[in-house]
Amino acid sequence: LPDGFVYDATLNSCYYFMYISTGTWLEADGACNRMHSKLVAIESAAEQTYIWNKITADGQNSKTFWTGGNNFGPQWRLNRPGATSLNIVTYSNWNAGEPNNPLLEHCLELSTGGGWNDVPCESRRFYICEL
Ligand code: GN1
Ligand code: CA
Repeated sequence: LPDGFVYDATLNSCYYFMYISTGTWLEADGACNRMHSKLVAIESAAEQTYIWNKITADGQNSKTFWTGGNNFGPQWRLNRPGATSLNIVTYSNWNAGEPNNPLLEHCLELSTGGGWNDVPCESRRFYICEL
């Protein structure tokens, strides 16, 4: 297991939770890539629950986090186009009223409380990588 990653057997994925420093979406994506991973793709309620429970258990749930979700293309996708880049079709966890700004907010954050929100990709957030 790469340094700092935690494995969940049920989801069969490894996750890295960055609680210390923030970056733009692109910087966070690059940081994950350098650890041979990608910003997290939250694909199910089970995965959403696992991630938010972990953040809460670690006492970090007043922070906001980048996920890989973006609408750089015409549809919201779970991570950067290419590789494993699924459209959001079956599962989403948008906060009420979100996404609300398709012109200016192209990147998907986990907001405080764990709901999803679109924000400008230039915003600085903590982040979660998945391997
Ligand atoms: C934030 O700060 P405000 O209200 O203009 C958020 C939006 C949300 C909105 C929800 C950069 O916008 O994405 O839709 O709250 N912007 C940022 O009320 O976090
Ligand atoms: Ca928004």
